[in-house]
Amino acid sequence: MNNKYFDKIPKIEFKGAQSEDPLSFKFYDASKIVLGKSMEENLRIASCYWHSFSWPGGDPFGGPTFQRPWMQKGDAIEMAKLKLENAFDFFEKLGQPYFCFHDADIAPEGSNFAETEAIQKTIVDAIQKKIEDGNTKLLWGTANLFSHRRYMGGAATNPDPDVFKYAAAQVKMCMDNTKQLGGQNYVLWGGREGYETILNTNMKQELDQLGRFMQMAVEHKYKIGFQGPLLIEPKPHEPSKHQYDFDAAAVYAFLQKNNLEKDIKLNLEVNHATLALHSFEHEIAYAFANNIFGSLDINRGDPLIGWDTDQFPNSVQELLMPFYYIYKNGGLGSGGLNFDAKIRRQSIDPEDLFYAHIGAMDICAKTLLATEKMINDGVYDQFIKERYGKWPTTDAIAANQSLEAIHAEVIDKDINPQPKSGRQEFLENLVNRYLD
Ligand code: XUL
Ligand code: CO
Repeated sequence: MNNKYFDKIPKIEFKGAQSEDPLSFKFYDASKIVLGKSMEENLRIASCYWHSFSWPGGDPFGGPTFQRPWMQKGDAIEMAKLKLENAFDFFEKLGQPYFCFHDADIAPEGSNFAETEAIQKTIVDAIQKKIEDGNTKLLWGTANLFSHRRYMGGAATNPDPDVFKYAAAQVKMCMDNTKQLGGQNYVLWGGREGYETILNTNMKQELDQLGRFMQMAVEHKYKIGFQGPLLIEPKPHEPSKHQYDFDAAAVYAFLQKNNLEKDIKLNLEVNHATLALHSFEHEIAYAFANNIFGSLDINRGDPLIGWDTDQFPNSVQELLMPFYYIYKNGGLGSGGLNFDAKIRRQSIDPEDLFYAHIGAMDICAKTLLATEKMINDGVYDQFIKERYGKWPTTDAIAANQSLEAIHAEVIDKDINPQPKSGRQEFLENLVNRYLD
């Protein structure tokens, strides 16, 4: 087997919409200026290590379908190094500005925590060298607190304090490693922080544990001087029946209760929003409304399938409003667009991983161009301004007023509000104009 898995793939170039070359960008033109910044700076696209390099193509009914050089039998640390070589070859060929990883994606576990940490260190040092020598940086790192059987009953929320301690040690290690690699954010996704059955669950105890765990994560961030924000990634369920970080609103309540809302922001994911029966733009609008927007995991679900299918995005229409909220609010900041997405298990060739990323990057680029049109045109913005135009400032909402005073005013002035059209179809037509 050729150990250079992407050997036959050329460097991917921007060739324009007319290009027939499937291994070229049609719309993603990294240096093109949109909304005052290059596309690359605006979109801050990241590949994820887990779906693209670690996941072997299995599903609940069938085993691995991908036969990649680093998935062969052999010394696990050597395989991790081979994976790393190929991953960075992929990033460079694609011109990928960022990547994201879990500790478990990059290296195998040792026989105890100390050994695992030593193995991580070897691989993290190798990644650091790749980052220094290349063009791909780290958007975020995270600890996998959900795959190993020790976490089956929760990590921070486990009834066994030793599991809580193991998870805390793992987060310390991963945050330190993320800092070493110049990571711009640190993510916490609580796939096991919830329950399979409420029958065996002390919810107050678990929520208190989770609160203290997150406070310690923030304390550690300040202790080591990690610059980026910590991000919680909401998801309502899967793998657990119920996850405490259900959606943006549930996480915001949790953050406020634990005095964490200044230090922890959100990493929002398309398919997690829809599993919570929200649109993606709902979650983004909620995050901006409460000043907790952090970053995005950008993928898509399948409307006919009820779980997290983690597919690459392929619809400008679906992304236009999410992008509008983001770029209207100043852009992604230190966040980015992480493709938390995997190719399908029948997509077994090296090209397939490129087609997925190229297509998704083109979709993001097209959506950014449509967003620019929509922002510059200003008609939508004006509509919203006018719709709320009678509220002079937010301070005026309730300043110096009371129910009693308003009650008197309604009678005195004979206030009798007349309904106005919400103009939904007009707005749907308006938004469609930007999609061409
Ligand atoms: C799972 C998921 C995770 C997080 C990182 O649904 O989205 O991959 O993004 O742990
Ligand atoms: Co995710």
